Amino acid sequence: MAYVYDDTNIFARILRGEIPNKTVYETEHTLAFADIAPKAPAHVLVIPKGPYVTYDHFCAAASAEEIVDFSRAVAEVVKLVGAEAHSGGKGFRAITNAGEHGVQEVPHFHLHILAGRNIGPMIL
Ligand code: DGP
Repeated sequence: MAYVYDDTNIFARILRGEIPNKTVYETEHTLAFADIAPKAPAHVLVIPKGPYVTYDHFCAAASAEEIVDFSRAVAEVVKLVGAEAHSGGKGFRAITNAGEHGVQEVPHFHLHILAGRNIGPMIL
């Protein structure tokens, strides 16, 4: 079944400028902003500007340009929060939740970047 994007979700409203956000980084196709309830000293959400519900939806339906733009934005965010594990930073965790079993709260694809403390083992 095709994904149905609900444009009333909170991130769609952020993208339309209806709700303020703390922008960390922005490009033509991607926005990165601080999570409202941070779980680490740095907790940034990276989202595509296009109407994608989940990560797999994004990977399947977005253009190559959007996917590259998103990926490069993730790299920039990791650099901005000082978490580049290969060049002095102490690393980060990237998480995306999808659908009911992934316990996704906001139905607009987003990647959580968590850094600034030891995030601990992956919690299942
Ligand atoms: P998830 O469970 O993966 O769908 O996570 C949704 C995240 O979105 C959660 O960590 C809290 C964050 N969030 C929810 N509403 C807002 C908001 O209005 N502004 C910001 N910046 N973050 C929000």
